[in-house]
Amino acid sequence: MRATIDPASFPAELAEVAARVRAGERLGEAETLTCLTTPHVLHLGRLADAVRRELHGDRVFFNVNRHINPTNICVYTYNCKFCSFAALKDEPHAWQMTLDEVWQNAADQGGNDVTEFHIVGGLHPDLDLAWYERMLAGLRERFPSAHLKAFTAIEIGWFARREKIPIREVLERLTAAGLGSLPGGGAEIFHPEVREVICDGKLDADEWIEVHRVAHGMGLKSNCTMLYGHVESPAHKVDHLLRLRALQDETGGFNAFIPLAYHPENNYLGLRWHTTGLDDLRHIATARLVLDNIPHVKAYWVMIGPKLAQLALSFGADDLDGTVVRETIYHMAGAETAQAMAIPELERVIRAAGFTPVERDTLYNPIHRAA
Ligand code: V47
Repeated sequence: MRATIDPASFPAELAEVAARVRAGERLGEAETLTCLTTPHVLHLGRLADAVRRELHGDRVFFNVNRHINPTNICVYTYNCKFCSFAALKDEPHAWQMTLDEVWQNAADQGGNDVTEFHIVGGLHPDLDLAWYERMLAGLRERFPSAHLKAFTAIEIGWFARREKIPIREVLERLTAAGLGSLPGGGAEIFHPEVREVICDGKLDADEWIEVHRVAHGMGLKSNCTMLYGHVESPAHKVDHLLRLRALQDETGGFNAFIPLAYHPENNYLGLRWHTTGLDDLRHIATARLVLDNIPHVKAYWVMIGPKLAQLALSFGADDLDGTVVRETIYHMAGAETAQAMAIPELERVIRAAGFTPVERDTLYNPIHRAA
């Protein structure tokens, strides 16, 4: 029972949501739809904040991470119409790093200060699994204390298909080479009506879920995402969130959920609009309320900007992601945020919102650095 929540202080539309949150009861399909459509975002935020404070008090997590994108060459370049990052081999903006370049890139970007390398890329037609095993092993050798969070479920599924081996074998080989956990990308919106439009032919929802199920079964943690603000309807997002929650009930392997706001520039989807600030806050708050079994909700500052991410901390988010250096996927899609934020700046943003910054590692263990 959350006695501080007074259902009478909420608009009638949110009465049932507030009553359930007060009673500590799970939100169902109807309440999830209400959260995703309500204009009363400030009230929704009050509820999400109550839950968030119960889980994490005044702590806000961040980490010291670096993004590495070894290649943007992708066999799904024309399938994933929303993606501004992918390229075909002969396009002028295509790149493919050598292994030495990947390792050099990691060293240039901070080397041993970094606790996590976040590594994702296109589905390259010619790079085999052995190449990726060498890449991870080389990073592990050079940066033994850094966690390697690498490859979306889409990449794992691609490796399995390309090598004609089961997903479990792909994950076992990568883990032996140094893989520590999986990032949450590639989920987009699970519903086939949406996938047909934005990423026809890519790994479907069942396969995305299966990759994470197998990973969790092997003891690997992962994150999950939802890409919103394009052609999806609220009902599609209800379906998406409830499928993630069901998998988490089964495995408990998700660390964090990251709602991803669609960026419309430089891709083939042909949409014009960015999400609005209230849309972004509504998705953060809804996630905190609906995904009652996923410990962390990230406000990814690169995606919504540090100012809105700061506000999101009072709408259910407890994590800002990290120092990042150098983000590519969102910047190719028109993001105007910086490509990195230093630790003191992240801490300042968090403190100015009235919270206590906590540096964490990928698995949410606190890290104490010498001043
Ligand atoms: O899978 C691609 C999305 C994702 C666009 O796990 C786009 O800690 C908006 O998953 N507009 C990659 N989104 C990013 C991602 C992520 C980010 C931060 C942390 C973690 C984590 C994961 O970006 C893709 C896709 O869903 N994306 N193009 C676009 N135009």
